[in-house]
Amino acid sequence: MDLDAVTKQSVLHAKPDGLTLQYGTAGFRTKAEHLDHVMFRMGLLAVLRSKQTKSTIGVMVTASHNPEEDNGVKLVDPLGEMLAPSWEEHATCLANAEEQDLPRVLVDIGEKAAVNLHQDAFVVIGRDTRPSSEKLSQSVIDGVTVLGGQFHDYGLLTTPQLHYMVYCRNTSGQYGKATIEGYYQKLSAAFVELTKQASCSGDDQRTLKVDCANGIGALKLREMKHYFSQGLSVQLFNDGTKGKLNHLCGADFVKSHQKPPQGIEMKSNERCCSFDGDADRIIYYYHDADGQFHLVDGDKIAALISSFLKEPLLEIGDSLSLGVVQTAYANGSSTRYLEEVMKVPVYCTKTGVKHLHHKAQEFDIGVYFEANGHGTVLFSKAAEMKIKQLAKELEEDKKRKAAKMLENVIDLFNQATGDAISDMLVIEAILALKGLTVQQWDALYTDLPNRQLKVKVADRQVISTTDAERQAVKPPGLQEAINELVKKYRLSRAFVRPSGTEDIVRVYAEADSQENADSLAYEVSLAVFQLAGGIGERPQPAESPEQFLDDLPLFS
Ligand code: NG1
Ligand code: ZN
Repeated sequence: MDLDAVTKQSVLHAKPDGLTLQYGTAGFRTKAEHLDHVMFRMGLLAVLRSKQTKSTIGVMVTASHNPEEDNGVKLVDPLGEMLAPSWEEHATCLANAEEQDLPRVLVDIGEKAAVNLHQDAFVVIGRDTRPSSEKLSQSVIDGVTVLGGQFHDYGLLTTPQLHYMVYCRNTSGQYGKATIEGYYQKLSAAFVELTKQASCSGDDQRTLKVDCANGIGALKLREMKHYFSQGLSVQLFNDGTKGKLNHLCGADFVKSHQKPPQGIEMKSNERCCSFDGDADRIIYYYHDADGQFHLVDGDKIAALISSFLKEPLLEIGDSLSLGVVQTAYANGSSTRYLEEVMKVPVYCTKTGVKHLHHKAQEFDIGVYFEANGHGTVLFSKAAEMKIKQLAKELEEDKKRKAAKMLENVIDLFNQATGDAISDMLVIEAILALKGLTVQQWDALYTDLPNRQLKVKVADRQVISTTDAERQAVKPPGLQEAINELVKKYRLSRAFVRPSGTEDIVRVYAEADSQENADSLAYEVSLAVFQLAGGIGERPQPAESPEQFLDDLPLFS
């Protein structure tokens, strides 16, 4: 390592005094103007990680669903997964090192992680459409180059596309071609093949309105839609030509406000969906004939996909295990439906896709989705090989067809991570094959009314949780207070946890009616405020749903 060169370059990407940041659930995330040094240093770290794993490492510059003024960065590990936990710690140390300590911290990480410094390094970089992203990704490149790493800058990409590139490059192209065309071709071919068996049910059925959150999803979907135009026509809204990124639109807005985004025309019973700012989340919704809004969230996506997969799995007669992974935010009705009606085992993990992804890898086929619409389906290598073999060998026509269908499903899901485009194509294929309308899909089960709130506290780390974040073990008395409040309502459940991406505590409650869910959420917020060091204004009871909509600002 040429530490002198690092020191010299680092001055051009100097760390503001006193600023400390943490590598959280989604990497580093804060106001864009505070991130230059972090980007440079993540370029350095990516080189070390690449040398250590002898693989290509990805660096994505994005702040996903957060406001346009924010930005963020995360590293992508060799098989498209999130960075290993021990390296998250290295990332935090490196990002927070004062200028003069930087060389020492770098050497330290190299030693601790037993990095062979003579190994070659290769880093691929992608960025979203934020105004700050281009310059910040240049800082990543500066970090990579000063440590002698090679790189390929893909420029504008959705987050899942960068994961795909990393996965392709580390499997010698077996997973697919590591180009944007390779991505479009792989997914579109699988989609077209899968939907061939669908009986045509009219134009209406095959049109989908997509709110792109004024983000990168719009650019990529516009390029890609020609590849599958025979099977599906997508109409893009909030495509970034006018509006602001994630402002009053996008998957996060729709899910948390439980209302349609601005800038989209919805006719009754029309199928619509929203991506988030970096296109790794997708949420569906529609207006019914009475003008009432219905949200079809990540839980319902998981329910649709699992029930679809059960049939061909049964048909091929091979006992491949199927499991669904959720978080505490999954609607209680979805868990009940999956376990009791679908008879699929369901597991709950901590929030953040890396936890879900990890658990899903325990099954032959692991379906994982966060309620907010981030998720995918993972097929184990063994399951994939078995299915591909059956698709070739099986004599009986029906069975072979089932195996072929599963083969296409494997190719259509982005196995590296949750992907709004890939998930959208899977959902559209299933709806077409099953001849389902969005209302019929929505009717699989009825969501329990629920409410999510945020509470500001002096230090959110005073709350610690257990049991996949469903129980608070600290501060003393908080869980007991929540238990007492929950008892007051029917079909109720509530939990609190410190956010991993914002400086706030999240409160979730569900109950038999919206009024009760709102009221339980409010009471729990008050308990958090009182027992966990609330700051600012006390939580207020909701008089109108609009009151819930005042988003607290992101931490700075
Ligand atoms: P936090 O801020 O830790 O709740 C949010 C989402 C996660 C995940 C991350 C990463 C909720 C309740 N939380 O995490 O599911 O998507 O952001 O972007 O939706
Ligand atoms: Zn995202």
